[in-house]
Amino acid sequence: MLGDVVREAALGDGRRPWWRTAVVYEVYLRSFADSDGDGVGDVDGLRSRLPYLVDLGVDAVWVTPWYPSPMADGGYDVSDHRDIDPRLGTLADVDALLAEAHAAGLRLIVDLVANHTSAEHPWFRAAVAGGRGAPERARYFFRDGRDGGDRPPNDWISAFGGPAWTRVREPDGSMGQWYLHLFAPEQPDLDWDDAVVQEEFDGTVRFWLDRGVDGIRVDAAPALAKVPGLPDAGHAPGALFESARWVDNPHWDRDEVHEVFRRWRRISDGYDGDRVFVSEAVVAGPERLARYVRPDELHTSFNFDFLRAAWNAAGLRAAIDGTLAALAPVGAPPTWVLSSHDETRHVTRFGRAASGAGTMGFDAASPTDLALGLRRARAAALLTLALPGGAYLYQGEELGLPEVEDLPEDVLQDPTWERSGHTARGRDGCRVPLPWSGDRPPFGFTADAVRPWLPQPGSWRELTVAAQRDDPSSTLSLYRGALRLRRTLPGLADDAPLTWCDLGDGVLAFDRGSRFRCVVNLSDRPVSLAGQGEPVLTSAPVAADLPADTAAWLRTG
Ligand code: TEU
Repeated sequence: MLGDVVREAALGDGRRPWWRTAVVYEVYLRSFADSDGDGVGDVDGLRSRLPYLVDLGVDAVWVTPWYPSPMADGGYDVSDHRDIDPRLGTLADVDALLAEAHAAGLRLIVDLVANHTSAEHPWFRAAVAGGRGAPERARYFFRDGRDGGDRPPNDWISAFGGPAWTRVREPDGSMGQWYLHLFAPEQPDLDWDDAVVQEEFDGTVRFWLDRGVDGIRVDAAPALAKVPGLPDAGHAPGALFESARWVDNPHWDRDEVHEVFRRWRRISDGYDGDRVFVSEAVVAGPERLARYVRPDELHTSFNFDFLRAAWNAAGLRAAIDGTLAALAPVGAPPTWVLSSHDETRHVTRFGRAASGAGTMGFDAASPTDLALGLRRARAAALLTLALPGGAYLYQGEELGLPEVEDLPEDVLQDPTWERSGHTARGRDGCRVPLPWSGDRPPFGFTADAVRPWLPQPGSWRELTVAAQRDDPSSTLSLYRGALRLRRTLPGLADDAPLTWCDLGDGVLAFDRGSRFRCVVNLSDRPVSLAGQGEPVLTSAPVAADLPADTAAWLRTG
């Protein structure tokens, strides 16, 4: 009896685990806040800004990889999964971060990069140095090339462009075997059929759960199994890594990936406190995605169908309905996301004629109208935060930051830039360090006179946290207001089901319970709000009508 009461209190609202409705804020650590003046964001920078996140009103923080890494892919090339890169902090700093976050009521999610290691990981170094037959080669995919060894073993491609295979030089100096890397050559893929690999990651999952993290994001989840024999995928020459379209692909979204998730779930179920696994899975539609969040697998998932949808009522409604319909049968909560460290920021996307997200920095940089994009992004924020389930925010979207599309070529660091033969600029434009305060770079991100690792545009002086904090019409104030109301308004706070209302073409309108309505006008004409309820929050000034590209939250009872 007492146990039940304690359990109920720990779960918060009724028996609903926190992650079913959480708003999770993505911290791209290198670009969040720098504490030591080296121009790169770090753990102590994040610690110093926890009050900002509490004031913003998010429930949890997901921190991108902070492990020792040569940084060939911004830290997604991990050389030790159980330590912190000295440039970013120490394990003691992380312990302090966890304690301070928990004391402030924030949960913390870490990133698990299990598909590949860094090429500098001790295993891979031993695999290369040990030559053919080195036992460590069995933990990766080392294969002989075709045509006497000169051609890659198959036609698989890298997400960053080009083939997914690189050839090593053997210890005797001869050109030797090839190894698989679905991402950069500095990120060799692990073979998840190997027992040593499985056991190593069991230990890593336990390591972070033991340290007290509230959740684990599973990077590139659909990549964790490959068809034995590694047959050709049939990729056309020059094909892009369009995993959202792939069906029955030999290196993506294989059924065997689910065995890994079941294994991890058995581990996390042994821990108290509602730990959560979040899958990062770009797969062909919501039905495939639902397989990642079956009751004995990962708990939740990012929703790339929503992120990729264009600014168009029918497309967004299809993404929302498809998500709700696919996830309900497996009992997983829906989640919604508009931006991340991998995609063009949505202020910029929504100002383009083709406003859906592309793939891994391969978007064509078509002209954008940033005023229109921001107007739509503000409406999209109210849409996202009014939907059932959870949501992910990407740092800086609460400031209305656009993509930085004019970074000088010599500062670009994303492997996509080189791998695409300088045809795709990659993802650096969404990773520019945050502007906190002041009139010129580095805008409080790092010590004055220090250059951030990517340059910030001077125009961001109007978008700093300090510039927006006390302005009730700012994008920051809009997010803060929405996040507060989300915790208190009937319908939102109790995660009531969604019911659509028909307000005509180009309008998304839905109720959450009997006392809350959200109306988003994606048409090009004003929509009357007569009889729709009392507006409690709007994304732009509203009178009797809701203007185009505007959203309203209304109290209806
Ligand atoms: O993203 C890669 C990934 O698997 C997909 O999201 C990819 O964008 C999609 O399949 C393309 O259709 C993760 C990280 O978020 C990214 O930053 C890393 O570069 C990558 O893994 C490699 O670790």
